[in-house]
Amino acid sequence: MKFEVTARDPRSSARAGILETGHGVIHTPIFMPVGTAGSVKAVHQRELENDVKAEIILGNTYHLYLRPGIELLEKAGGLHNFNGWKRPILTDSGGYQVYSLSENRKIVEEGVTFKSHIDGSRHHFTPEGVIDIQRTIGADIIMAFDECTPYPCEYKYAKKSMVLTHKWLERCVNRMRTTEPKYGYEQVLFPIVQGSVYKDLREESAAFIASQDQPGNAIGGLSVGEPHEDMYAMTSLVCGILPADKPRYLMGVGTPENILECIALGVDMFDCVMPTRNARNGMLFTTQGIINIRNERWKDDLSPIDAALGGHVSTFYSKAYLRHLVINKEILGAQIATLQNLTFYLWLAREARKQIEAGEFASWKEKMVKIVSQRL
Ligand code: PRF
Repeated sequence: MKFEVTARDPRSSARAGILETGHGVIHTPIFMPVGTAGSVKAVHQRELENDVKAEIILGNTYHLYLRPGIELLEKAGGLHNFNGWKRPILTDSGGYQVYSLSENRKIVEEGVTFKSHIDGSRHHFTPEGVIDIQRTIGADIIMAFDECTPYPCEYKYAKKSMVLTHKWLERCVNRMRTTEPKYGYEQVLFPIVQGSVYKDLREESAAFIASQDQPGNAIGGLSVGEPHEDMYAMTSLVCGILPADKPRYLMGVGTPENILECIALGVDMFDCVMPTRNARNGMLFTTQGIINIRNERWKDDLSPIDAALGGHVSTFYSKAYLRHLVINKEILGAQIATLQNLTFYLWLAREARKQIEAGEFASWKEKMVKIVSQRL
């Protein structure tokens, strides 16, 4: 996998780049829509490509392994063939979902035993097993198996957990090295920095992850309830240690404001359920600010959802109509709101990239943060 930094902002650590994968190129900074079970909820792959302009989507090892199961995915020739998405796919390792979704999980050095949140059946994940599963899913980018610590987290536990994540990483790297790509195209591993909100642990973890010399690196364990200042401080610290010539992926972040701030700190890739999940509850992200479409205020507002964003859905339907759909729990409401939010998130990343290329990112970001985080 090739990554080239093509522009740097003179007044921040923001950069623009091109990442080449076996399923085409990704222009960074990029936002990656979350498609947990092999589907970005409420959106067709065709819409993801043409309207949202997504360049890469996420899948989840934990969910796909439980349902539909690895056997079927292998029979289909991988997730790309199964769901029809032709561009790159990144899979999260389950090193987060196991902790947040499953019951009775037990972590030992060998791996994690857990009970499915679907039917209570027992399963075991190891670093090696999770690599094999992601190879079979056919992910272009495979995430290392880690433990994401909760917030708050005592220093002693955070340290012990980080050491475990590092041991697991060595096993993941080894498994990647001793196995072949499953379907002919390249599959690469991204290790994950942990260390909670402790400076010395983050430094140690970032240095260890960098030493593994993988094609890209991720920052985990943030956006788990810590103050924003902590998230920014840890991200800044870690970005300063991770190699500059490889993409940096901040996992599970965040609001439009978080994304702009972290682009300024040197992050290249983001994912978050917020634009999709919150859309289904009526929270809209627009070029003018944040809207709760269920609010009485939009009841007879017949203006387009987001005229300035452009695109079919944002200009064709009115706020009042979308409010009506969402309040009546119409499926179309979820579809329209999701398209609006994802189109906005991808627009924001593209716009950030343009500003970096123009050398204007830092000042644009200050202005933009105020606009996109205001509640209308
Ligand atoms: N690890 C993994 N996936 C994640 C995270 C993590 O720490 C986060 C943290 N916000 C989101 N998704 N494997």
